[in-house]
Amino acid sequence: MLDIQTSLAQPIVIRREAYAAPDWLVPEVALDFALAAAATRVRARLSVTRNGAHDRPLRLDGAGQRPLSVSVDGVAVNDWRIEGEELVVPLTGAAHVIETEVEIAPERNTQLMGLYASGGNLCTQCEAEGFRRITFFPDRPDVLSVYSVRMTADKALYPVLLANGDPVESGELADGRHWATWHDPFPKPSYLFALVAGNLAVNRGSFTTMSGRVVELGIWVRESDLAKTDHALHALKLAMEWDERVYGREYDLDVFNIVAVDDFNFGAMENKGLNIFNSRYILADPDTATDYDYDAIAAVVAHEYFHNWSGNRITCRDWFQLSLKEGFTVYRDQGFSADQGSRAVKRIEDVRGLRAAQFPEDAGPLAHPVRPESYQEISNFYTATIYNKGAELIRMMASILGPETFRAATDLYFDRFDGTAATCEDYVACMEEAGDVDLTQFRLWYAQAGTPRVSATLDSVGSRATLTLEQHVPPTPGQSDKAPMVLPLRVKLFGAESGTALTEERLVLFDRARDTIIFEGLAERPVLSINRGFSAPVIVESDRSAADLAFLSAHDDDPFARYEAMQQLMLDTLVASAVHGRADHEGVIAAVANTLDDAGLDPAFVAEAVLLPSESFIGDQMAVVDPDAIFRAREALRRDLGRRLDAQWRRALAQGVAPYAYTPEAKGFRRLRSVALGYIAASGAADAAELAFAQFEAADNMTDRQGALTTLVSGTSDLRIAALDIFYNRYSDNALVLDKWFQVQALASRDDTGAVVAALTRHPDFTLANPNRARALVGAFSANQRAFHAADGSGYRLLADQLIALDRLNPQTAAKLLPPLGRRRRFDAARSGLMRAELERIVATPGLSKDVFEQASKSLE
Ligand code: 0A1
Ligand code: ZN
Repeated sequence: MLDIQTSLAQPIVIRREAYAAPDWLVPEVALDFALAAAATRVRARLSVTRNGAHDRPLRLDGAGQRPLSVSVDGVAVNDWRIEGEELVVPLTGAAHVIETEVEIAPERNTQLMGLYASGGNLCTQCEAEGFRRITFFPDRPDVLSVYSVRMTADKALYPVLLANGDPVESGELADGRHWATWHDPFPKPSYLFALVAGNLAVNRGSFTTMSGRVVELGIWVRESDLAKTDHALHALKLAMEWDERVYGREYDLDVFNIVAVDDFNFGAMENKGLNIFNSRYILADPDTATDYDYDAIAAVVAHEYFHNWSGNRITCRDWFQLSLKEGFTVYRDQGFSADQGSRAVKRIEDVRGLRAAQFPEDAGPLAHPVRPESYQEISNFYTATIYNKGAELIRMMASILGPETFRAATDLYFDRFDGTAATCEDYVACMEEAGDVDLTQFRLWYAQAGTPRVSATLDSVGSRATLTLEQHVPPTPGQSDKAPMVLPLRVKLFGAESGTALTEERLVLFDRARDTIIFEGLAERPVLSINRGFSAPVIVESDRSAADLAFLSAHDDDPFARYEAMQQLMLDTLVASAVHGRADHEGVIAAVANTLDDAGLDPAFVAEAVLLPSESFIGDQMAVVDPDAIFRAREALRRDLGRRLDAQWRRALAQGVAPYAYTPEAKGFRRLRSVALGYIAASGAADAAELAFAQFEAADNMTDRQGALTTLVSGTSDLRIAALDIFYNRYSDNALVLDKWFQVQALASRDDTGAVVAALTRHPDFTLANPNRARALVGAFSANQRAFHAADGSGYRLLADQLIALDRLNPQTAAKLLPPLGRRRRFDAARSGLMRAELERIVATPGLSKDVFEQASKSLE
């Protein structure tokens, strides 16, 4: 008898090298849905054509269904067979019409892939391989088809019927049902298919494109949420205008619809002409959404919209090319967001995100190249590496080319590959051709995993200075030896006495294991500013003194480099204290005071610059992470900063108080105020809790309210219980705000956070069936370093218990929660052993999904 564990231990591995063009193409497909939550009938008519000279049968992917009928050229056949999950149909000619019929059960679909029910409505999610859960089809991104869709449904339950493309016709049927047809003239892969049937209200708008076409826009939500859709609609119009102006890309259909649903595995999905969103990235009003939420909504709306060109008009040949669309589209949405507010602050946020999510991934058991070589389950590869490191690769090529040439290169790419399924190589080749540069060695960025480490030493003698650079790319799973990469480093020197620039900024293309760069004619001792703007996604180790870092934090003319110098100074201080118990806080206190007193700085920038590195980022700098020592060191520094700069924090707290407005200036003040409140609380000031509670009660917006709650929840005052209750009661019918209530508690810096979270898993409002809720509690908890890594292993056990339970419902979302357990080698032997035991328990769970199996087994290697 086949042992289930043995069969799981031999998972099917898909390899990039094994790519072969499809045997059959499907130029056209017509789908007919008889929709109902309990049972939906799907009839599919595929025009198929043989691709090349071969005699292989047609193979259609399916998952979990059996065909009710199969016909070829209008005649029912029964010589088909099921192999694994594929429907295999023998065909003799060069072109045929295949019809199949299946029945699926949306209301029982808890995986949220394929056709499923959310909040009483029906919707789809097909990327990456969800379409095969709807009907039999060659479910791979290089099969592009023109889709026609017909839907029939009960009109009272589902008055709105939407699909990709443009609406064609609609009408009434007997027995309370109605129908609608949609047609999408642009050939697309199955992962971009979408339909929605529901009881939805719409916020309509319109956009006139650069060639004068009028596009009708619609944001569809439940009626009671309609008032929360203006921000998303506005962001959509800004994004459409931006893509025309910055990339020359115009929208191509007559309608563009967005639907918000509460149950969604990821952030949102770029289905052609019918984006489907997690409602957290659509719904906002000042009372329920923070500034962070507003910014994220604009970024995600833009991201999905930009996919219309970078993803839909040009799609991916296979899933190994995922970063072709995702890296480029993230780069595009980052540019859009930078243009809406402060470019410097946006860059700081993006780098912080990269360091929080991608650097640890690249340093652990799940590290993979931006263009992976193999996978077991593609959903596990929607990672920070594919998205965010992928965006950094595009950014580096854009810097090497310069802005005008980069635009010419993207024009060439869009022009040459429009309507096709392309590869990362196609993209790089366009950069190379338009830029007239050789990117041979640069391509290593797609192939080699791991974050390069650069050591930079500046030696100066008289008027001459030598910058010595060395690079090392650490080994990652399956890649022990790495070749040197091309690192575009922006470098500039400043005079230590005068505080002024000694050189122009230079873009150094550092592409060897070791190199030296000479600077001549320097009038005074130089201070090194390197990797300005975070021009390369690397870790720079330099021997700059605390004094030089403090100097740069005050004088560098690149705001990112100023921030970076301050972070380095803080990190050096915190690591010295966590590892060696040395706590000399004077340098940091002086630099923070100096930044707070610099009236010329934007408050949003100040807020970023004075914030201490996170506990996990401090841990990333240590040979062995010691969560308790890190927490103590960080708290001690926070307390000293709070006490010594009390007057400055109170001044910041009083600054810019005004009725709510969503402007970059008002946002900056709010951000700085919430940082100041945190420092006042850390100082132990007697009035800290009252101050926070007063802000909590007086707030006319969620940013101030949540900021105050966050501060209270990490403190000892009983006011925290009162605030949590008020918050809960006020928002008990708002799922997105309740997520915040769970999340704030999971992230709290308290001795009892583990116990609080364990109790919250039994709260009546907690459910694993909703991915946002699961992430808000369990995901946030595992990001809380001190709480999650409790020495008794209780945090690990909690995560594993929840993950195993979630896997039965929703493997994709469960697998996304696993990586914190995989970081075990970064911790001491006792913790590492406890994490390993939980991973082993997960792998031994009967009926485990391949999603979780892949993540857990790789984490055990
Ligand atoms: N392409 C989407 C992300 C996405 C991927 C998979 C999904 O399946 C559940 C959903 C969304 C994006 O980049 O926004
Ligand atoms: Zn995307």
